[in-house]
Amino acid sequence: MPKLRLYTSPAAFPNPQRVRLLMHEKGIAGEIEEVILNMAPGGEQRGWQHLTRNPWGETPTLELPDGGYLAESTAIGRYLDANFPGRKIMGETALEQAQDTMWDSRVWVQILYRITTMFHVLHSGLGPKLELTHNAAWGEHCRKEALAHAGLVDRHLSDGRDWLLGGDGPTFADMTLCTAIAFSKFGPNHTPLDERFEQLDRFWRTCKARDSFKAAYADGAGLAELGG
Ligand SMILES: N[C@@H](CCC(=O)N[C@@H](CS)C(=O)NCC(=O)O)C(=O)O
Repeated sequence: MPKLRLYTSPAAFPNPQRVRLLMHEKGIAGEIEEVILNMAPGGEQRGWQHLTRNPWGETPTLELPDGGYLAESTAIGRYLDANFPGRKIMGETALEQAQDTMWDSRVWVQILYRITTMFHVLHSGLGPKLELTHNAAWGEHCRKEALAHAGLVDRHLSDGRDWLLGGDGPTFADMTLCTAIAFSKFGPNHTPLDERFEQLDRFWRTCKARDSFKAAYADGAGLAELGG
């Protein structure tokens, strides 16, 4: 079977990185051809060629065997998780799947999305060609919200569990949390969640020690501690 093609980004970009982490954790990275777009300063994701694949102008975007496209990290993750053998990263049972979705939604909406919004409106973000909105008050509001919700997740992990669902391996929600912590530490964001929260520090160290995470972060994601 020909490889699936995934239009994606370097590891510093958190949403496509959630999918890359899933691919490595599931052991299917070799089954998928990655096409890495020049996100900034090139802005390839907003050029017409990519807009024909995904009108939202975003990565990740998966090209399907029939020539169609699938976007949104969670949707791509669900498709890959269901279509390849191996551990179900998004949960085996109905309850696990629901719990993974619950934690993923909480972490994505309240922490990761807040930090990415902060990146875009508080700083120069993707650069002058791509960032049209500057709004410091909105950015600071997002930082405050991200920190408040990171505190709730930190409390959830304080019973000593390694992963959000309490199992032996990470689920997709953990991958979203990992990328949120990595991005909180990235460049101008300067809100390192691992330095502010004890359990998130432990969680981040657990992630960094895992082979799948090392492989997914092989380019260093712009973080000195990962060799970037
Ligand atoms: N809801 C989408 C968000 C995707 C997204 O925001 N991707 C970013 C990279 S982390 C992007 O492509 N940004 C391009 C831009 O803003 O020009 C998902 O879950 O995949």
